[in-house]
Amino acid sequence: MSTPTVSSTATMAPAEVLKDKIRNRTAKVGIVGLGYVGLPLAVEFAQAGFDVIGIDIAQAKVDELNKGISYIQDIPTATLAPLVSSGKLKATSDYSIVAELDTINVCVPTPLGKTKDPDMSFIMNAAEEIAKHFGGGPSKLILLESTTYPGTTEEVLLPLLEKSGQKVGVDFFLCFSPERVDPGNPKYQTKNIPKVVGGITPTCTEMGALFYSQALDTVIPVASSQVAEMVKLLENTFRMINIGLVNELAVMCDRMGINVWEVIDAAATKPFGFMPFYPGPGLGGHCIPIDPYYLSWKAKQSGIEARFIELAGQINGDMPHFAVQKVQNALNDVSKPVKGSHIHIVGVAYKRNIDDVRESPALDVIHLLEKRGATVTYSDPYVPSIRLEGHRVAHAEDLMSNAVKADCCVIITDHTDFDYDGLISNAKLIVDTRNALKGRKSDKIVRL
Ligand code: SAJ
Repeated sequence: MSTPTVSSTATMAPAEVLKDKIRNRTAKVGIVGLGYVGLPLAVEFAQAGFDVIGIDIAQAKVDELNKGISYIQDIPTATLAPLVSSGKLKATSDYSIVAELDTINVCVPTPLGKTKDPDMSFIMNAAEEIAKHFGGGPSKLILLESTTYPGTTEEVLLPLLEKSGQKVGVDFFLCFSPERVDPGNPKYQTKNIPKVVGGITPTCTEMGALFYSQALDTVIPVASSQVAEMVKLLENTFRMINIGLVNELAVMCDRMGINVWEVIDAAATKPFGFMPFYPGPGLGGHCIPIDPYYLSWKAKQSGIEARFIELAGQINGDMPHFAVQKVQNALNDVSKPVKGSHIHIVGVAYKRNIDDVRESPALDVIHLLEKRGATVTYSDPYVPSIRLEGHRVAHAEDLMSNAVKADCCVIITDHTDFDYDGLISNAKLIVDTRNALKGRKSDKIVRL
């Protein structure tokens, strides 16, 4: 009679057990935060064959996902629905599911507080909820993806998770991996964007790299969670500062009567050592205007003033005022005051071809124009409504009918599907803050 064999996992180290589950894709994957980062990530791992459970405090998101309906522009419902109906992907608002999970990605917002200090409340809430259900179940791999200051993973998450008495790198594994999402980018989506990952210990980094390599094309392991946290901040601070540079150049060129757009396009012909950025009415989105302040806050804790970030922040923050000044001067040149004029805003999303208005400079421009007594309306095919200081800004589906009526049209977001030739034919005056009318000639056009 054969001697009963003890199940092999009973004698394997937790790390080996978890690695096996990841390799054979039986690991139960949890994604906390089902927004523009978490939902695409959940879809990738479900498509790779894992059972994925999304956890979100917004019951509306949970309900939509469980109906197979996508609320994220970059994830078509046609992609999401089969994953939900096959049972590979589901969502809940109940954190107790954590006890059954093998891996957990944390993709929650990291906004700024009123004084531009990091608002860690979403990370803290998620970490505390995970820690509540952390002990007892299978060994877990936790991966923080929310953009944050260097040290968060080790200084904030690790102590919370070690309260369970488990030891990092032995009983559980903890990494940071920056989310890299470019909303609306048709070429780069979650699967083909290289994924940086750094752990608290080398075993953690190895576990994180193994995990991501099951579903994503390229994984870049780095030495620590701090390195991974800093990578993200460098990427986005790089953008914020270079946008600040060209915004300042735009103000200089305006004063000198030089077309800044021609300057940048010509500089961009340099085949090395240059990367074009473009001026605009301000800096929008939930990342670029915000993430660099996580770095400057942490630098300040270390006694260092992040002067580039502060200066770029001021310059970018002044651009809505600069855009409104251009409108005021353009109306003045046709003997019309801003006060009492009808100004129609063309595009309000924070960047082209997306539906997100968070931190959009359009909101600042509208506020400033209304403060000067203008009547402001807008058209944006991606944004059916906006509220500003408690009132709705009138949305005109039909851009042309408002272009004809308005004293001035202001292009704030250069969506590709606007009829720019029709706008030039119908509008009395156009202030173009995005060079959307590049190459088109008309006395009606005033460029930033
Ligand atoms: N902007 C300019 N001039 C430029 C580029 C952008 O004024 O030359 C403005 C945009 O209009 C927008 C803001 O800056 O209002 C942010 O633009 P963005 O292109 O950085 O777009 P985001 O914030 O949606 O996405 C960025 C990612 N973008 C790119 O890599 C192109 C990337 O920086 C991050 O991966 C992502 O944020 C994130 O999640 O952090």
